[in-house]
Amino acid sequence: MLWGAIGSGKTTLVEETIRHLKDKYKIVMIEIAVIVGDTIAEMNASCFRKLGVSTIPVNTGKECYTDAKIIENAPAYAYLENICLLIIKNVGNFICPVDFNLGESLRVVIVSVTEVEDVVSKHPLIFKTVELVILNKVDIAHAVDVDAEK
Ligand SMILES: Nc1nc2c(ncn2[C@@H]2O[C@H](COP(=O)(O)OP(=O)(O)OP(=O)(O)O)[C@@H](O)[C@H]2O)c(=O)[nH]1
Ligand SMILES: [Mg+2]
Repeated sequence: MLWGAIGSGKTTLVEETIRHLKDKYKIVMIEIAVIVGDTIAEMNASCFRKLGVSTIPVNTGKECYTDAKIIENAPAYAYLENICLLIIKNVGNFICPVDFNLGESLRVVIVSVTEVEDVVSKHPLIFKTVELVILNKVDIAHAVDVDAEK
């Protein structure tokens, strides 16, 4: 499961992951949208579909979280027998969904240097419960005057 704020680089990361892995594995992507309207979820979903992987757009409507029920109702199960990797892109809410178990085996959060420097100390729970934190956009840290090491 992948978490990250708006614009933190989730789509880019998943696209690159797919490019690296798609010859090795058959991948199903679940795209979670927080904004009502299929076209919004579809915008991100189409990026992955273009790369030749199964992609399931899911709108979470006005809800600010993804829970197990939403995932259970996603039409992903049709693919599950045949896949090796299921990526769930979660909603970029670092607070209430942190306690929810979606059945994932690995939790990943991506945070970019263009977010505030104290994003980690402001959201201790998520950063304590994920297996992997990716610090993104370090190439432009100097431009936004952020100390990536910090
Ligand atoms: N400089 C720089 N730009 C990046 C990096 N990763 C992503 N970007 C750019 O950041 C912008 C947002 O990236 P996305 O991958 O669309 O971010 P996202 O988290 O999927 O955004 P939403 O779906 O809108 O929440 C795009 O213009 C990317 O090209 C990086 O490592 N460095
Ligand atoms: Mg995106």
